Amino acid sequence: MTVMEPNIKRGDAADGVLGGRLSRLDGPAKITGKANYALENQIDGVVHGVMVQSTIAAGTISSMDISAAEASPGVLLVLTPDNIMELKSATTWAGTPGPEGPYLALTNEITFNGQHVAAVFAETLEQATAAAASIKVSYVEKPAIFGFDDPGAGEGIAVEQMTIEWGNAEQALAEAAVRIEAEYRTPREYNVPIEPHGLIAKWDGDVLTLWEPSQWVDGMARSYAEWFELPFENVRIISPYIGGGFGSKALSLPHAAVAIMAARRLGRPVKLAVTRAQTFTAFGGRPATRQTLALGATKEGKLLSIVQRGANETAMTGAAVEPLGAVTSIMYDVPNFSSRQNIVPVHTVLPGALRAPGENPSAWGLESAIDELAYAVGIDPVEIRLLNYAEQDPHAKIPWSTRQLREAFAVGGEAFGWSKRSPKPCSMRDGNALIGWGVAAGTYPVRRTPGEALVRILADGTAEIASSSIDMGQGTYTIMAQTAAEVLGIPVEKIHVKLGDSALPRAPVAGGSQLANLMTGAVHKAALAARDELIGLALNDVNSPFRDAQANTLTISEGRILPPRGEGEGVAIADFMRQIGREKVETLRDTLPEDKRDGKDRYDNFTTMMTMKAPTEGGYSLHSWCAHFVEVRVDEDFGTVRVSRMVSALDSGRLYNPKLAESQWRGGIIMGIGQALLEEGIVDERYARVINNNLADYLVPTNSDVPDLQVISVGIPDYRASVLGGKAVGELPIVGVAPAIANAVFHATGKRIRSLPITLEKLI
Ligand code: MCN
Ligand code: MOS
Repeated sequence: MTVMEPNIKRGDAADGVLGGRLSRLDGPAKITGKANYALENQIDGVVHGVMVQSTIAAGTISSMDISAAEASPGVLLVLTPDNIMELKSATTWAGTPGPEGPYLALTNEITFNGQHVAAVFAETLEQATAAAASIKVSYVEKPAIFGFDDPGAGEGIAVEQMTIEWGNAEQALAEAAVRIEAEYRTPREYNVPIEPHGLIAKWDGDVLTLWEPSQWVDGMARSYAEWFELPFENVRIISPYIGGGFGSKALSLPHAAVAIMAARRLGRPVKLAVTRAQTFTAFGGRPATRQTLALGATKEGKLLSIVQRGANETAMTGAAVEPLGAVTSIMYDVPNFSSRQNIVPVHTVLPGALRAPGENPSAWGLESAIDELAYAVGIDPVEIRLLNYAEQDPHAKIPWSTRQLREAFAVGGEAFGWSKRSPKPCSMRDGNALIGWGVAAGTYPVRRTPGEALVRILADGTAEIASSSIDMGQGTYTIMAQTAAEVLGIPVEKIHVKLGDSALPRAPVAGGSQLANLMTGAVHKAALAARDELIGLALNDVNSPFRDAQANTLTISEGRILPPRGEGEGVAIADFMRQIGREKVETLRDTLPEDKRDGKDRYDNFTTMMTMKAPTEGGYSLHSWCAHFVEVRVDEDFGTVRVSRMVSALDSGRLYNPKLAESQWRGGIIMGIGQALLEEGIVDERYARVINNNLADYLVPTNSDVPDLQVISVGIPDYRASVLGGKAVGELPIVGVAPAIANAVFHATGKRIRSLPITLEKLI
């Protein structure tokens, strides 16, 4: 295979082109409050909706008294399982048909505590809230399974697709000179975006407009269109700004179905947001996981076998899989391997995606276990990782496209000062603080789905870029503008990027850390076509000032069309457009394969994950990599853990904007600190209810929990991974943080904590 290197500037790029450290273009609007988030839109005549949720986890609603609610001031409508619309079941995100029968957004069957059971719509939010509180629900209750530790939960159901095996892992384990085996756990974790989920729904005849934060406007528009049996074009989702999603805003949810049906029934726009407490049950976060890992090795620490048996919780109503073998199966060179996984149905909301689903808990287990092995054989934790370094993908048995993990250990270790570490646990202290240094690696695959972008060069010399992809803070606006500026030769401040609207050209989900690679690729393609068209006009248009120049090509730079060898000043694009009498030059390009460009294939591509390529497709295994080095200070008396220093070296290939990539990395690392030390959905076993359903009790890191985080890029351009050489950024950094912290805690205290989060009662 030959890899085409596109024409890209190298070295220290100027701010306005790819590779430059341009600040976020959406920053000023957000800081000054000009950015309108979905629910801030002022829509005339809006009705306010409030959801009511179940207070039991399992059983049936026997009756619901809504008379007081209906008689309350301002109340316009109360929806219950007995009077809701039956919707048509929608295609799944994977592109498979939805379940048989209609889709019911509210049902009398209760399968988790906090399930929506009714909705109240009134003239004001206060009226709706008060009326909702007056609804009395009676249930016939059944015993609930609170979680996978419930004696009634059983072992669950094997997920065949998760079985990964080579060699003879059990036998090699039995014969290994050194064996370690332990169970590692993660609790239920939640996305808790600052902006809760909600929407404004407005019907104009058969046209439905939704202001709703979304990581995937096209995919969600498809679900709504199918639910309400509308043509796809009749649904418009507007989502230019999103207050955090972290995986939770990619799919259409029941509360939205209820709001849309109320808007239809009332003939008025409806606004509905879930409360903070309801964000813990209106959608699911990361399911609780447990895994046993057995590592067999030589006494020198060379791995001979890995046996992994994992499970995650799922809902009674559906199968959510958190792939626990994702990192385990590719991180180390091991001749014998076996990973299997079950899902255990319990009475919970269906779990969803939370930053690096799979990779995150997978690395938690493996990167803790390899640390345990390092101590068991008495070698340095970095050493053991290098000793077992996988020179190619051990599962797919194909080469890596690029893998700068060795560099990550070297560069990160050097910056951290790893060589000064004293190997023994409990051997470093500062007064009352036990000091520990830990390391762990992480990885995230490069996912690939085609994208589409529109480029429009306007008569005033500015350009517009449009796509239905979204920016929830990652930097999509900024890197798309940088891509266009570089190709078009138009200064970045003259480029206007429009995103987050399903009326714009199609885009795939902003999930799986793929959007940056896909959309810079699509913009690059469309912008090249626009530039060629503009140059073509300059060479050939009868009114072009370049017509007599006898050049066979021209360049564009700083917004001016220039003759080839710097002869003369050229002509500003705006002046040129006036001279030739053009309003605009417009190009729309997609990166779909030729045979999938039209009709249903094209529609399915953007509204399901139909054409997403596996990271191993094409003969190379494509992944981002990282190594985290952590220092913790553990209070000897109280067992409190502080992360006092952290250095991470990351390989995401070429960075389109290092400032933004570093910010993504820091954000992910901060989430990892939260996962390691704070985050845990606490289930009241009596009621199978998550009781810390608020931001005072479900703790996420604040500034004082986070030290200065040093992040270092060790990536090199990878043109097999993407057209412009980048790999995944967004989810990579959270992977490996929790085990690096746990490993540091072990080094500080001699205590191995295998169940997250690492709270003080586990250490004293
Ligand atoms: N980037 C870069 N060079 C690359 C790749 C990316 O400079 N080679 C930078 C760009 O600024 C780009 C950003 O990193 O906008 C993220 O790119 P990418 O890794 O492609 O991730 P996506 O754009 O697909 O974003 C989704 C990803 C996911 S899946 C979750 S979950 C997540 C995340 O991004 N949720 C976030 N980061 C988040 N950041 C914020 N602020 N809020 C969320 O909800
Ligand atoms: Mo990210 S969890 O793939 O939206």
